[in-house]
Amino acid sequence: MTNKPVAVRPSDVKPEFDRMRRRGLLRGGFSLGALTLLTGCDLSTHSGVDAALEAMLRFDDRIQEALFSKSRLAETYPASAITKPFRFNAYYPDWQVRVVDPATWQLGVSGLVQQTKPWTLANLRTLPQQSQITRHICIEGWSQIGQWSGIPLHSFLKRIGADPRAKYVNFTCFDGYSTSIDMPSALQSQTILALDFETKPLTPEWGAPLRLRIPTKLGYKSAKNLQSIAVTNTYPGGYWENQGYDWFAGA
Ligand SMILES: Nc1nc2c(c(=O)[nH]1)N[C@H]1C(S)=C(S)[C@@H](COP(=O)(O)O)O[C@H]1N2
Ligand SMILES: [Mo]
Repeated sequence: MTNKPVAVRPSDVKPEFDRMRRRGLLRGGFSLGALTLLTGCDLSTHSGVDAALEAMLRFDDRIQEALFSKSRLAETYPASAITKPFRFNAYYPDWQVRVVDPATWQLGVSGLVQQTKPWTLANLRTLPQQSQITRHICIEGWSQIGQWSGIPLHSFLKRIGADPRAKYVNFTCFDGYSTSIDMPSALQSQTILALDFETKPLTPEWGAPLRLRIPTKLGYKSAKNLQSIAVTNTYPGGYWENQGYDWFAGA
């Protein structure tokens, strides 16, 4: 590929322009000049335009892969890296942690799902579990490595017949907290409904009896003390999101 800026005859590039427009590349105001600069390709010939387009399409795919792919994994760590002591955080101090009776607690499910029957802790324990040692990153500027085990959210959503084309999964907590995530992040393999913290059942301050653990997002998405889950196409917001925190919150 060469890099000399040459005048482009519109008749030469028309079909390529149509392809680009179809791919949505021109919607954001992409110009030929910008394309030349980005790809370093000679746009005065068909082969040059093809090379530029190919470069752009790869660029497009790579960005999507990096930003939106379900398969983008958060880093995992050895047990020796686990942070001790582990830091508590919530929108209230730890002496105000809400406690429920695990024997009577139930997880509600609603929205675009086939099965809305609430789940007891005993029922949740019968589902296949998965363990992770990952980094929890708080927007306040600290992070810590912890170990959580529980049910992969994708398998739970499948189990309740959730519509995977729905936009959002919303989490409501019995301490008044809430948050929501996009469906691709909900289906990512490391997003789990955690029951255990460091191989023991969660205690109230760490989110008992059930919390979300999503290592590809900032800490405020990992909702503790869950009460219910809803699958919806209506933007649900969240406790911090409604006060201006970024909704997507990738970490
Ligand atoms: N129910 C509930 N979940 C919550 C919060 C909260 O206030 N209530 N705070 C969030 C924030 S901002 C952080 S950093 C983490 C802290 O989790 P930890 O106490 O396990 O470190 O919980 C998240 N989940
Ligand atoms: Mo946080």
